[in-house]
Amino acid sequence: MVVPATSMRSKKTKAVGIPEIDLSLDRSIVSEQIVKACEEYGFFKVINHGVSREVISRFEDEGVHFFDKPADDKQRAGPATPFGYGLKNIGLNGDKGELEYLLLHTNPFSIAERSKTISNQPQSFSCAANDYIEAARELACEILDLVAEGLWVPDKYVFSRLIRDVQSDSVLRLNHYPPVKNWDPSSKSCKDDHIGFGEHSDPQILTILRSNDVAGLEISLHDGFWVPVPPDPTQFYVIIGDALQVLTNGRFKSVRHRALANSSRNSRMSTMYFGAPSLNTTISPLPEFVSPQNPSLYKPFTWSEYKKAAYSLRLGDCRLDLFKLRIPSPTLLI
Ligand code: GA4
Repeated sequence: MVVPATSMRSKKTKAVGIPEIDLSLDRSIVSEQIVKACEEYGFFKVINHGVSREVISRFEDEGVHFFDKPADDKQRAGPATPFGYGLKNIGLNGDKGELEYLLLHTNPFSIAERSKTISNQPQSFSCAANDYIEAARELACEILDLVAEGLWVPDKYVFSRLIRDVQSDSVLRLNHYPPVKNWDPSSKSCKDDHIGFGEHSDPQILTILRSNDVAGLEISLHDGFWVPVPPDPTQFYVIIGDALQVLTNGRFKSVRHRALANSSRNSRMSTMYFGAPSLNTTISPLPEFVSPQNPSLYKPFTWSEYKKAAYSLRLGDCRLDLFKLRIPSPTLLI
């Protein structure tokens, strides 16, 4: 029996069309559509993205091969503190989910070192990972340039420069959600059993996500509804992160999302590239988004400070609140 997701969760689920952006269309049209999707959803799908199928499948095959290994072999690549192999534990403060994962820093030296514990053919793993990272970074930069154009920011590279930096703190993640055994959809006693990766927003600038053809991802709309995201192995989804919310002074909102535990017969595997600046980069609203009518909503902070705050809190906590400026209410003149 299939019980609708709505019966076991507090917030309700509804079907909504996710914006789909065709990157092969005219630049001015694409940039306008991207800005609209960022403002309304903080989330969209890109098609005709130009990333080769070979780059995607080579890295995905490495992931399938790794997660297929016996548990002891996988543990050699762990624990994820924060980088490496993780099983059910997320972050450093007791969050848990029905998944296992590999979390990697995108620096090629770090990839080379980690590959030794991940694969018996480390060269093959690191090559596939580096090629995937390069393709995902290019796609992220192209989207950020289109964002800048759509927002009429004079410096077209103002966002993409941050993640192109050689010192960029960008991260690559492979999540594997095996089918949950003895799945009991009516069980209300332990709701966490049904969560693959709990509700959160991504701290970075932009996330490039893809998955195999198994469902699970949901995004949260401003009205509190959860929207299931149909899996599409040939395309990419784009997630706006907290840092882009701050850079645009709140014009874009980072989207809260989660992955439900896998109730299908097949495993879900997803791959995420999280585009981040270097640790010492200061994040604050760009001057173009600040005016006397639209004062800055956030205190400036470095990416390193923001990461530290994120890792000191629980997954679902609203960490941006720590960096909000209080806007004084206008005093009444009598
Ligand atoms: C969410 C986005 C990325 O997956 C991640 C996650 C990180 C982790 O899994 O180690 C965090 C989470 C993410 C946000 C809050 C902190 C840090 C777990 C956690 C409880 C790699 C990231 O950068 O932030």
